[in-house]
Amino acid sequence: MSSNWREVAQKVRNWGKWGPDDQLGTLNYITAEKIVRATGLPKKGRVIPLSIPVDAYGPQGAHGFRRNPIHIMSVDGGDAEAARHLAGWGGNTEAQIAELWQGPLRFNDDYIIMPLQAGTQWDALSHVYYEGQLYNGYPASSVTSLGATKASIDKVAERGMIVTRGVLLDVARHRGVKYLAPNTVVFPEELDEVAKAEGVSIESGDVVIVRTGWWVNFLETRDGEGWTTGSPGLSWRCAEWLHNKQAAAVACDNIAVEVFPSETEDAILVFHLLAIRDMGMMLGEIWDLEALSQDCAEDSVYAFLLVAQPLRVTGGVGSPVNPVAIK
Ligand code: UVW
Repeated sequence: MSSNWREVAQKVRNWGKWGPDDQLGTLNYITAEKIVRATGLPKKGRVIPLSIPVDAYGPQGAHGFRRNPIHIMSVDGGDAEAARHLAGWGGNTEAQIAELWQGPLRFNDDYIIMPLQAGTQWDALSHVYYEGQLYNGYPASSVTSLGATKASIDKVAERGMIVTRGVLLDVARHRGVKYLAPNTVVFPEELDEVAKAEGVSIESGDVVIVRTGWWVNFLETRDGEGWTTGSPGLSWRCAEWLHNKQAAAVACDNIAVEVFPSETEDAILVFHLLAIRDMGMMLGEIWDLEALSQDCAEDSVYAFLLVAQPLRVTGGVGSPVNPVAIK
């Protein structure tokens, strides 16, 4: 394997592989046949959620540009009572509101305000780029203030992706630790070793899910800053490994899938650059893999049906996701 990430970029670049207009990248490995096979995997009918809670107590906040979700009520139980005072108040709108509450119907409504990258998420192929080009050679200018016009997350959602075989590579459990030590780098050789120990192999179209245990570190410390700056994760060298396996996507229980800060001096988030921009591979970040880890350790079954649809956010460069593993 090369030690120069730019050389690897040339090797793993999938531009044009699925046509000049492709916006799905390695999700193309999820064929109809693959989906049918994956839906045959569940044997015990257990659905395991892989999302962190959507609330104000998540790991964001260290950087001003990302905040934890804010949930507010726009209609609650007090509104029906308050509406009495509007009756006969005069204005059209007030009268209409008052009328709404006259019969027996009562209801509650709410809003969520959040960065799409705040919690359990998919990075779309328009999320990162370098040297003026996105995946498949799309120009950086294709992402506008109105959203991404190429490789946006809705292109994935409108095709009904992602349903496929998921494989958990439980690195933390394999090492016998609750979570990896801060800034631990996971190399491809270790992924092979873990897969072998689990008796599983990666097949074309799989979503590879790597557990570092790091989410538990956040739950223990509630320190989003330390959770980010101390994050263990994949080496950029895992990009070529995933390329050779024809993985459809990769997900992890840390902030960026890859180790942070990066191992390389000339660029940060090099795994992001190789995976998203060169390979066209989406990254799943901040997944909670604790219940899945427990279940897989109990039945020794590390492959399952994964359903992980992004929201159909027009022009979005990412999306919250509520992934589930079905066994
Ligand atoms: C960046 O911060 C650029 O990416 P991510 O949220 O994917 O880690």
